[in-house]
Amino acid sequence: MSATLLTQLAAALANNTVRVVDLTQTLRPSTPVIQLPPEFAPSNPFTISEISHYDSRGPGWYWNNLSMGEHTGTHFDAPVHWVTGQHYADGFTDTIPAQRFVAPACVIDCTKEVATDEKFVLEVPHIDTWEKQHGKIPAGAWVLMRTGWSTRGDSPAFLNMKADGPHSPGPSAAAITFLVKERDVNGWGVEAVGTDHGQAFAFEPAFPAHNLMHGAKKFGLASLCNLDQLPPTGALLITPPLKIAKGSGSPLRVLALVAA
Ligand code: 23J
Ligand code: MN
Repeated sequence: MSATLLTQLAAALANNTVRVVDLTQTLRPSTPVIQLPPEFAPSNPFTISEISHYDSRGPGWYWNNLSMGEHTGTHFDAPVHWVTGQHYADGFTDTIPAQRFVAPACVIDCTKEVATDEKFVLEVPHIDTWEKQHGKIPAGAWVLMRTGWSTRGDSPAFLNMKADGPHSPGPSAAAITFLVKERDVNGWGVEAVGTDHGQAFAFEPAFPAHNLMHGAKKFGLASLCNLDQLPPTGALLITPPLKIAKGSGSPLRVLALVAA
């Protein structure tokens, strides 16, 4: 049965009736990095430097050295990233069970709302409305907030930093509580630089997508793109972070399998 299923999947991939959609932003030195208030330590940007390029440093090979913070570009948030998830032995990038890196996705389209409100807050009633149209969010699914934010690319409008902090959309604490307690999701993903709303430092609790998701051993995905290529339900996400010993997260390639 299972073998047949995988054979069918392989055939569907080969004849393009299942498509692979890349939900990853290109990682480059201009990739925006989250800006914290000056009293906190900053995350380094992405840097890349050539080791050799078919030249005297290495005549037959091209390769680079890389440097970056773990939470740079399209990236995975592990439970231990937040103080609320710190005691999970299986909450590091190298200890999370690999089974949790393959899971279905529910996509909530907030594009219209965000087009007129950069500080749009996704609330429980929005999830209720989505479920009336598309069915109940199944346990173990990713919930992805589609906003169109990724079209801002690497421009300053992506971080959208203002005098009172970033103006960017995200979930309310109640919405995250609902997804954790009532739906037992795998995690929460967004197009913005971080999984929380730009003003979430002032939410109760602060940074609920981090505080509550990671406190419940659930994951985050940030800086996703191409969510407009996903159906509301039915996509299968492949999201393995780098296997960094004691890592709190990592840049990753996020792939979605979508039936044509
Ligand atoms: C560190 C502190 C606050 C936040 C973040 C990181 C992130 O958004 C992240 O990338 O996990 S809000
Ligand atoms: Mn992060």
